[in-house]
Amino acid sequence: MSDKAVFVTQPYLPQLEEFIPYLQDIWDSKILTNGGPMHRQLEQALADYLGVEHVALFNNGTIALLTALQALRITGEVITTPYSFVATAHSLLWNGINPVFVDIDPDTLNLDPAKIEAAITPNTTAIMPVHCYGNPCDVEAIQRIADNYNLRVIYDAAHAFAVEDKGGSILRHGDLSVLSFHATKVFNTFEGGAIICPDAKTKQRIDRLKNFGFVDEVTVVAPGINGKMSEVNAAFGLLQLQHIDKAIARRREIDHHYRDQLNCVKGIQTINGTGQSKANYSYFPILVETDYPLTRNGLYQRLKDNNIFARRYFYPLISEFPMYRGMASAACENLPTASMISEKVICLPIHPALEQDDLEKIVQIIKTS
Ligand code: T4K
Repeated sequence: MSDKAVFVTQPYLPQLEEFIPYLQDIWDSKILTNGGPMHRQLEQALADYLGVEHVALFNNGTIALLTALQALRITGEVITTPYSFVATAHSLLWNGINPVFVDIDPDTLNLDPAKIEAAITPNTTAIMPVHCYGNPCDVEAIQRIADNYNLRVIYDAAHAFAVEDKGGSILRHGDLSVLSFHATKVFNTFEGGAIICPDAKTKQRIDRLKNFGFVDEVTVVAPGINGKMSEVNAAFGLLQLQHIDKAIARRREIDHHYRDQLNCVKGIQTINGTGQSKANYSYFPILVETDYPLTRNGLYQRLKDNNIFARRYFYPLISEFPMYRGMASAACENLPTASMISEKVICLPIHPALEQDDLEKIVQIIKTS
């Protein structure tokens, strides 16, 4: 059994030699950014792989979220989940929009559609749900509410690369979906992200917004930002795409091993999928219940003492951070399920390079604590 550090995730990296020809092409062309050939190829390759119409690449998921909100001219209040990475709500605040936190469903850990309507006010313009851990939201219920109240829906799909439901890509739902290709994600371009757009016109607006608002050399139509993905990142994405099925297959094995081994451990609850026909196994969250011999933090520390660096995603809740906690919707009483889950959760290591003996070691620690 190795004593090396084991992290919650590690990026999938193909052999370095495989990347050299891509770099050579970039060196030859001297096109380093601004929508070059690698960028164009990756947008098309991702659209094909994911089964979606239009992909607009970004330099990271957070700028993509900011731009998605700008693209749809969202203002006022947006309903969102407190159980996510801070970037979800930060993207609203950066746009001068007030996040309104709504509690999550205890089974899916996603925004609870039954609680959304009560949070709608005349200022509400949109809903920003998160497919947390790659588990799909109740997209139909959310769309029904959006249609009834004339709201836009922007999915933070940072965790949901390649996830599908019965009808195809989960990313086709809502008005826009936003992906992250950060180093810690299932599919990574070191840093990166994308907006999945339903039509060419929306993609054109988004492409302009991510390039300062330029239409041509002398025309600027919007106060855009620099959200462009560089050619090196795009090239890495093209290479990564060749390995992605293998990487997801290894994640699947790890997920199944954890489930087999941990389902019978008293006080440990695993989270089931939420109706996806294709999962990406991006995270492996467990809930540490009161009948487990250790507290959640006790188990987290026990793993750490053994060089296993699991993470408490998502603790604290976004609504507990100082810039949010004064908001009425951030009150703990408004978010009982999210508060409870964030006190119980640990995400165990899951990534393609996780070795079998490290996996066994993690399982043994949990079983014997
Ligand atoms: N929306 C949601 C729902 C998100 O989860 C995220 C990002 C976003 C939006 C924003 O997308 P981006 O703008 O990031 O594209 C990490 C990631 O930085 C963040 O991208 C991710 N969510 C979040 C859930 O996790 P940290 O602070 O936990 O990362 P860090 O640096 O502690 O990394 C975790 C572990 O991964 C490390 O212990 C070791 C390993 N690691 C990490 C990096 C960066 C590596 O092995 N290599 C690496 O290069 O936030």
